[in-house]
Amino acid sequence: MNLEKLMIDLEKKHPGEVEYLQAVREVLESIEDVVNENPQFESAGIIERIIEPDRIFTFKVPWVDDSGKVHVNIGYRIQFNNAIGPYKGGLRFHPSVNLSILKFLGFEQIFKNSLTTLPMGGGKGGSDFNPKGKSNAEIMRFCQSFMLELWKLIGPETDVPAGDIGVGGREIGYLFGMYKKLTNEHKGVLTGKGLNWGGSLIRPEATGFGTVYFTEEMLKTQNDTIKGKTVAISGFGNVAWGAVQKINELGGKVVTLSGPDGYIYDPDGIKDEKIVYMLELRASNQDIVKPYSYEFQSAQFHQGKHPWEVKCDVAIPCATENELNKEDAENLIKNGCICVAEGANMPSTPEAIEVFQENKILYGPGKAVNAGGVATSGLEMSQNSMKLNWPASEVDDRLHHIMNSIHESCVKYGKQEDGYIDYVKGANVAGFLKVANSMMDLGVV
Ligand code: NDP
Ligand code: 2IT
Repeated sequence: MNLEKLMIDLEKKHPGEVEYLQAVREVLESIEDVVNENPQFESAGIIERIIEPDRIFTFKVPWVDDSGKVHVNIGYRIQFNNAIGPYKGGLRFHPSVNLSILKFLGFEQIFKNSLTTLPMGGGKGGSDFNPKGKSNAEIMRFCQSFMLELWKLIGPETDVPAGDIGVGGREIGYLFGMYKKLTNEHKGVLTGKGLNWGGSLIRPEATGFGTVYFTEEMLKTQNDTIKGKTVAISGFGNVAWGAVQKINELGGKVVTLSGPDGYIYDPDGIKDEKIVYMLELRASNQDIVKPYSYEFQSAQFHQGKHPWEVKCDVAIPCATENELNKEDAENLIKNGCICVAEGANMPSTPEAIEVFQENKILYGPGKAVNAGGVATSGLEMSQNSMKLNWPASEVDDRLHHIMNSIHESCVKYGKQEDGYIDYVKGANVAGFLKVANSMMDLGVV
């Protein structure tokens, strides 16, 4: 495989799509040896086929605000690869959304979903709509308008969207309501649904819980555990919330949270009523974490900064892509951090990853670490197909088992001669092989 030529050709075809090109390069670098050892992949054009989405839909989403003014946003759905199952992946509503970001997320999703052991292909979608400061009625009208286009493209055996940044239980409800109205069918076409109408217990917590289960497995390879560890977390959304709960349950102490305005440092630990307050902060729709420092005197607010400058044993970025750069990585190492586990998708820049791996600390990439969210979406699909609801303990046990098995796959394909586990390589190779072998079986389609 000629990696540089592939990248030059891809860049020519998709100039300026930096996040997408970044994600593709990372995967290609780690699967290069495997592709060279399997010439059948080369002659079947597996790489060229896997890096291009099967199809991309864009559509106009007009909606009316509370004052009667009309706004227009762009909606997207990217169906990337369905070799091992229906397209599956979240919807992101955030003003930064563009084709490059959704293509990177859809591409990552192929390998992440493959790692889960469940039959799901990769997809992603969303809109440049900004939910911040919008009323409930505006959110509903936007979601309804979005679904007026999306419904034609999706289906339980075709493509099953879910949440991501800016899309939680409320938005899934409005989207599902419109889908049901348009098709007159109540079926498992979205995941992250409410418990009363087809959702799964544990799905809201799943990404955060899975992230911590994976972190435990990483620490276990060094006969260590999360108990007694000081943990720095970024973000204060769905993933951060689930991770904070599980870390507390396992005896760790979370000392930071962050938002676009800066981060809060709470050396007493974010626990008990402070976790409930996190939810209130999110629900306030204000886009800031600063109020936490008014509410709890133990906390200090650091304006415009990332939490990676605090002393911690474990760092878990849970906000967004490229939020942790080389300097942040060097600070973490300097302060004695032994483990970085990515709750978000691609939060560390390539230069930051290099720092972690050069220093041989435990570093788990998002597509392995945060796969518990989509895995539990897969469990929701199974329950919908069976028309059954599993108890929380059953879903949680299955999630735990899946996270352990993803960790095993990473070790199998990522363990180096000196014993260091390259989780990036492990996750990419394991995720890739299943999809590539399936594509070989299915012919050139
Ligand atoms: P939420 O919308 O619940 O929270 C996102 C968090 O990141 C918020 O704290 C948000 O702050 C912050 N954030 C978002 N965009 C930016 C930005 N451009 N700059 C700075 N901060 C930002 O989303 P989730 O918790 O669901 O998602 C967080 C990450 O986890 C994302 O990378 C997502 O792709 C990933 N993920 C999510 C899964 C899920 O099931 N939800 C599954 C696997 C991965 P604010 O909203 O105030 O801007
Ligand atoms: O990035 C992700 O894995 C998600 N946002 C969850 C996708 C899903 O289909 O549950």
